[in-house]
Amino acid sequence: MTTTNQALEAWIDEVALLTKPASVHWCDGSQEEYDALIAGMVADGTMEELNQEKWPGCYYHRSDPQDVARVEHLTFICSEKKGDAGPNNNWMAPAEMKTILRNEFDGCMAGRTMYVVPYCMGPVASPYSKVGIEITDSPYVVVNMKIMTRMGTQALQKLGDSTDFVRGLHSTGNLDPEHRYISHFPETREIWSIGSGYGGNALLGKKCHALRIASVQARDEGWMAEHMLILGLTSPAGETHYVCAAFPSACGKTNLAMLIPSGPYAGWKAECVGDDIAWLRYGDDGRLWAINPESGFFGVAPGTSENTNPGALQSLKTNSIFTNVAVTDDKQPWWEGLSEPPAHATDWKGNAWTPASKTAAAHPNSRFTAPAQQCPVISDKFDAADGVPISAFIFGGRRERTAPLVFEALDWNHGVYIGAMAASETTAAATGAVGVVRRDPMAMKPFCGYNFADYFAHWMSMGGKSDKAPKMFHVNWFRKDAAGKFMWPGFGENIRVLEWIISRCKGEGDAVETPIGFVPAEGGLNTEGLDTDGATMTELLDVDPEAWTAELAGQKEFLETFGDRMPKEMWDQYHALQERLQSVSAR
Ligand code: OXD
Ligand code: MN
Repeated sequence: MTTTNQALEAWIDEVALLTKPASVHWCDGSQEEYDALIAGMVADGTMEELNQEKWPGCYYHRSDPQDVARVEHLTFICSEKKGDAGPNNNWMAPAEMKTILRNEFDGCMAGRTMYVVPYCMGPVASPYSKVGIEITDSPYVVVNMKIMTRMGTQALQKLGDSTDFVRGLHSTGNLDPEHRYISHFPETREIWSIGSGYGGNALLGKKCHALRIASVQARDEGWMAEHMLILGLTSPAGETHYVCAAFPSACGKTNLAMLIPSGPYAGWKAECVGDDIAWLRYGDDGRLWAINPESGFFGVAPGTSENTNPGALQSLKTNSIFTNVAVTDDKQPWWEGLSEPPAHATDWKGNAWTPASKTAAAHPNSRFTAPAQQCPVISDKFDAADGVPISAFIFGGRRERTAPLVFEALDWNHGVYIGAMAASETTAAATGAVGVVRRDPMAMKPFCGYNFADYFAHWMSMGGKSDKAPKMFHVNWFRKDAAGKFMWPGFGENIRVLEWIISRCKGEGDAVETPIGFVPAEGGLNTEGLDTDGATMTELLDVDPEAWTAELAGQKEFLETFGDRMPKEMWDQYHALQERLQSVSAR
């Protein structure tokens, strides 16, 4: 396959001249191509065939043990001006980074095939989708990109002769972390990534394009690229609302995205539109509409089970790729939390493993790559060109104290402030210090391609564009009691909180105003059939002015990090919160 797109052709020639591959393969995205690539990897040992009877179409890849996660300290935003990257990013001047990278990429594909991977982020028919081209020397990346994006001829056709595409250059290089750079050039919409074959660093359509580059493009063009799931909920009365939610990692985002209503909520219908990324823009009707730019799930395997996420489990049973999980003796993938441990298995490093082993069988960041269309609760709007209209934005974090189960922002700007202050508290197990607050604004800390101060200003500007903008909420499934026990059951029961959120969007739902926003009034949240008693509910929804005053000090420190660039509107929110807290404390 070739192209008539001269800009594309010229770029491919330029890259081939630099990387010196033995051959160039233009990916058409066909099943035959996918099968041939898998067969090649099985033959050279980079992929293992799993038990085809029990796991049809599933394959296994073990990555280099030093290359198992995103590497934030090696991820750079190379804008012309350092201030445009902001204190939230690592920065290097583009010319300086390009000099380093040209050296790293020089001849790096010698003796290998260079794959040209055209992909479309978003439904191909959507005017809001964007085309990117990833050049890579990794067939593992190609097959993952086929699952995660609309890849191949369809993307090339959509591009036509346009020069408007994201240029992504990737090579696994020698996998030496000393020579690993995940670099973004937001002004020229380029990504150069070398030294890693891991998902987030190597599948350039996902975090690199759909969040870091797209966030800059979205600011320039008046839309939003966010690290958010998209979920539809239909009540027994047949009314559907869609919500977007942003949580930092390890807060149950994939579980919420694929929620299956049960018990007293069995009459509800939940649909997954996306589990990780949302691109949003205003429609002619004044509502904010979201598309999911991806077409697959790249989910964390450990902890995924029939109990925690039956939807995800169903999605990954066939035609999926597993990376760094364990493999049982009869070639089934296995990870901690999936089921009873097998008596014997091979761990993610390729070593023999038994339940008595001191180490985990699956790497904690082991992954499944599964086609979204296999999800039993995938939305029928998944491929809709306009996407879905959003009623609410939900921010969250993992807070043992301070943050109530749910609260609603007073207005849009207050909501932006709440999202900007989203944070997780570290647990003793993770760091040795309990309660250290790590800010992760809109869950975008590792993914915003520009200065957070400008990003908050962009968020604020988006609210003024319509009186039908979504309402904003904050949730916390992780509040603990004095004995250190989680007070809220979480998982499927989170639908109760979503029900209250949706009722608020409709101008209904009982709430009381507190200094931090509206919380459900007593009895406002449906607890029918739950073990959670009234006292626990009161504690879950409690807003402690003292704890919030301490929180305020941390917020101030965070805002100050950005100096003069932090918008005045953000400081206005800070002062307004301070005043509201002071007035209740004075009572
Ligand atoms: C992801 C992440 O992989 O946020 O989705 O790290
Ligand atoms: Mn993510």
